[in-house]
Amino acid sequence: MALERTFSILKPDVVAKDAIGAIYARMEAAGLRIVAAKMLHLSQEQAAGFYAEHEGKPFYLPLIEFMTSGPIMVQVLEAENAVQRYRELLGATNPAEAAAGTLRHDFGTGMPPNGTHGSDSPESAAREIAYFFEDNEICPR
Ligand code: RTP
Ligand code: MG
Repeated sequence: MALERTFSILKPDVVAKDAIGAIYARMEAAGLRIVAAKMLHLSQEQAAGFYAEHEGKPFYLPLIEFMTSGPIMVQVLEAENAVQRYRELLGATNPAEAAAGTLRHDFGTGMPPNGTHGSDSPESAAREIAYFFEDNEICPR
């Protein structure tokens, strides 16, 4: 099977508690290779653009407030079947429902502060990667 890419965010809650390295170790141990990464502090406009699909939902405003509350890390991960494999590593959206050993169970604390984001399909991954990265910022190997 061909290599696939997915897009990942370490949200403000996990960056604030210095869990970047611990989560990167989990990604690498799961065979998800980090081929691009950077730290950002999202503006309101950047967060609203990224989460446009959720505009109008009850959790939208708290989500934007949370995602702009501090720096985040954005990553491109590469592997065979990367989208599905990273979603499995993340666990359920709500940390209270996520299985033990998943990133959201182990690092998330609630909703919206569930620690991590991962693309939900290859199409979402392509859109989300292009939202944050230029082609020449991605380093496959
Ligand atoms: P993500 O996009 O962050 O990977 O999460 P997801 O696909 O599992 O969840 P999604 O439905 O796309 O929701 C995006 C983020 O919004 C917050 N949320 N809060 N209070 C709520 O009911 C609620 N629902 C969603 C979470 O931070 C979720 O990751
Ligand atoms: Mg989503």
